[in-house]
Amino acid sequence: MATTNLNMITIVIATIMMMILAVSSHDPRIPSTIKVGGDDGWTYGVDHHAYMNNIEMYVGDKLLFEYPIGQHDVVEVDCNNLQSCTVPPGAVRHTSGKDVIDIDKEGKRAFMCSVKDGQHCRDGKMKFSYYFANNRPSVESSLSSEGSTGIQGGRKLGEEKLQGMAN
Ligand SMILES: [Cu+2]
Repeated sequence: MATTNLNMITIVIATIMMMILAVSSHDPRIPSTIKVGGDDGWTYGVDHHAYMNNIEMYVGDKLLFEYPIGQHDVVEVDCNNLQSCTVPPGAVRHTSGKDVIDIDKEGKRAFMCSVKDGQHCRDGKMKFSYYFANNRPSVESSLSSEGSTGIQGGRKLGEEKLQGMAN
């Protein structure tokens, strides 16, 4: 019992630290390129879903998948295929080792590695889905509302993000 509680606390602290790291590494108000997996890149064994969903992204951002050519690939799939780590016929494989995906419209998108018939996706956690919303917080509005309403704005954002993750 005590061990379980300690593990829980460790997980919570680690999650908070990851969130702080993710938030401090980029300003979500400014369109930017997010490297999937952070410093590790698009690699086997990183919990890509957890990592990406700790990052605030919007329409207008870009995803960068970086990996050694030939070791992995990037395939955009729907949520059913993501679940089963299967690639439907006709799906586009990105294989450059530095694949950039434009987030050009609002909606949920899902990406996986198809290497070894989906084994990297199934066992290596090389998969994630993310809901890209179109309501990027503007620089002007957060500057002009600095002070008492600044904190409120930030809290509201967090709530919206959690709702998106629940879908
Ligand atoms: Cu892979």
